[in-house]
Amino acid sequence: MSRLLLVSNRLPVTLRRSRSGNTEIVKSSGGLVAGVAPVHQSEGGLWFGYPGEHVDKAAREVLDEARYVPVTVSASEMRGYYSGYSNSSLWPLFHYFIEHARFDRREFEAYRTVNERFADTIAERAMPGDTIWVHDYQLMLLPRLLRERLPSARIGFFLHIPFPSSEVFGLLPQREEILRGLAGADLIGVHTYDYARHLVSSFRRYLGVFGHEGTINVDGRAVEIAAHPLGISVEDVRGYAYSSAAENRVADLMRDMRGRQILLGIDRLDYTKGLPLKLEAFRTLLSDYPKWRDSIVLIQVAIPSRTNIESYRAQKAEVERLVGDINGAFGRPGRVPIHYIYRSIPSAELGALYRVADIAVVTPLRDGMNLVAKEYVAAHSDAPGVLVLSEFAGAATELGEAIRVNPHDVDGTAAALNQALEMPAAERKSRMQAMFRRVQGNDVHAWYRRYRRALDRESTTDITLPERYSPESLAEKIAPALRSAKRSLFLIDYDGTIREFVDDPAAASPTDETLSALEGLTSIKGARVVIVSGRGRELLDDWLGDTDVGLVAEHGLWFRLAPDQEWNRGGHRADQAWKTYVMSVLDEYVGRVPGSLVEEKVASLVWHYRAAADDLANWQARELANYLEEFLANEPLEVLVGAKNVEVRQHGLNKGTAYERIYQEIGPFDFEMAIGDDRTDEDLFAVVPSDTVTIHVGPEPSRAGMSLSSPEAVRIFLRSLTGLVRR
Ligand code: GDG
Repeated sequence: MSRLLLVSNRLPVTLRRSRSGNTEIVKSSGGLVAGVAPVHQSEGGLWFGYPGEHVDKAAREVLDEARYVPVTVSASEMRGYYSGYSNSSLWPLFHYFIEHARFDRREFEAYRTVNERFADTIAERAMPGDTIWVHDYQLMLLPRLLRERLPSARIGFFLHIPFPSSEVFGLLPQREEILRGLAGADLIGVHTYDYARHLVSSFRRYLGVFGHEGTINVDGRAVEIAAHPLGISVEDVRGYAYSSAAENRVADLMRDMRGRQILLGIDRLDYTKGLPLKLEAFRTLLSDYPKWRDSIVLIQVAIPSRTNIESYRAQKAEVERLVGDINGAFGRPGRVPIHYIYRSIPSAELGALYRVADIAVVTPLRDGMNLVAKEYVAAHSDAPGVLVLSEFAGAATELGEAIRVNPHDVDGTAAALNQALEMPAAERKSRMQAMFRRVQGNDVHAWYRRYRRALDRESTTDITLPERYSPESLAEKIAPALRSAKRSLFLIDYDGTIREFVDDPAAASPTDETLSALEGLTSIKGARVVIVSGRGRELLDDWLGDTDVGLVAEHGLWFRLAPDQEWNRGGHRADQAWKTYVMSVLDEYVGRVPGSLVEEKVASLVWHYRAAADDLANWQARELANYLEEFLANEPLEVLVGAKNVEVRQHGLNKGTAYERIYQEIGPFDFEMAIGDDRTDEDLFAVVPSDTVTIHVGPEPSRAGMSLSSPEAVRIFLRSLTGLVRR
């Protein structure tokens, strides 16, 4: 039976030596564990990760029992791989904290070594048919290392943190190796459409790999990149928030805080979470809106994190100084404005805080998703509460009914807190319920189901590495079929296929060799030769007007299939295939923006949001348009941003549509061949009959079945073929 092998840097438990010398097992908390643990529970299978330093026999039994497989990493490797490259290079860079990022080659080497260790440990235990799911930025080389060891395994990757814009990612000295590492996966999942777009543009910029409807092709393999926003386990949150221990805490807190509105912050103490700016905004609220001074309190829980890294220690000192300043300035005996808690808290305590908080203040400067925002909504949905949420948290794209803030704008955040405090109960309730429905609908189980469905789907791409031939051997192979054909068709691209590229495109007139290769072909009995090019008709006329070849200009806008004809215009086709993918993306936005809908036309799909709440919908529309533009960059499609709508429309013309016209006018044939070198030729390869001889020029993956190395090889091939057939 197929098993699911989960892989993350740490296991969800850490083993430590207690004072008495025994092994202590401590459960870890954090966003990744919250997302992945329910999957491990429901799926069976194994979970690979670092277990902590102290694994003795008794501990091994405990791990076995829980189906956890320890990956051994020494303390010094951990320093280089985890504290070093993961948390002092990748983490700051991916969160746009360039000033905290350092790049040390030795730390990267430790990162690679540990990724290899993971690969070896997994390969030892993997069985045919297993699905492997790798999590997060500490293991970005692993998909490729696994692919080398287990070529046919189904491998998924999920990134829990943001993927930055390609300019920022490009600062990473090992950017190519990291991208190649990721590309070992079949599916790369991220939280938002923005991160997916950034990832695709990095692949394009740094590996020269182009995307096609959410899929990129690397070394002949299809890799899907998709947004799969992580959800929470609503039943778990409600379980601990309504436990009897939580009930007692709720009663205590209500008594202690009586008469005051409670603002709540729950954050790991990490510079990305924006605690100092949150405290500044709270200070501004107290000073600029004095009416609240006696009636509000901020409970801020800061969970200790990565305390061995200097930037984290500095952050802690700054937070403590600010808390002291603000309490000193605005407190009075028995009434301190900020209750600051620096430790992990039990889940019942967390649940009680979510329940009593009138306002959750979630204001990270960057955050992949932020589950605290969703947990608050789940725990508080029965009561009127307000979520104040940073627009730089991934969760903001789904939780449109929150009050959205830019945390760098301290005055704006203070004003948003004031707006939250003033919000009437009815409005709080209706916003909360709308968010709750979405949090529930996109919970962790739905997230896993959707991801898994995408991972299990066999890739639909037919783009692979074509078989490479020498010109002579290809001619030998094809000649017999051509010799027995009565009517044959040769569709040949011009630039980069039968003629080399030159610096000045206007100077690429055919050489004698080009002309003789083409004229040789036209002399074969029953042969029709058509140049199918993106060039304009005047140039093609000038260059090839005196030969017997037919011409198609501007990717099928103009046709002149016989020398004695006039040029005439091509028509549109109503291709529907692209709609499936675009529709799946638009449907997602219909779910996010209540009141929006999709209109389908013959050659376009339109997402309309006229009836939807303005602020949220405009925001989503921009994200959608940016995403589609990036993902459809190489398609014969255009993205139009209209008045309250985003439309994806077909250009209607490409070399594929040109083929249909050619066949109608001069077909049928009993032998067909198509040759081309670039993306536009792929549209032709996609539509020709399956027994067509398709030839790609160059080393890249392609839909074509065979390849030749260069335009020169194409000319030699055509001449040899002509010679063999006419002999
Ligand atoms: C990364 C990304 C992304 C925290 N402290 C305690 C505690 N927690 C639990 C919370 C929540 C989780 O930890 C924190 O999740 P976040 O999403 O807020 O943040 P990160 O740990 O930074 O996680 C993040 C996430 O991965 C998932 O993909 O959302 O953007 O940075 O579940 O409840 N739970 C208890 N006591 C604590 O003291 N019981």
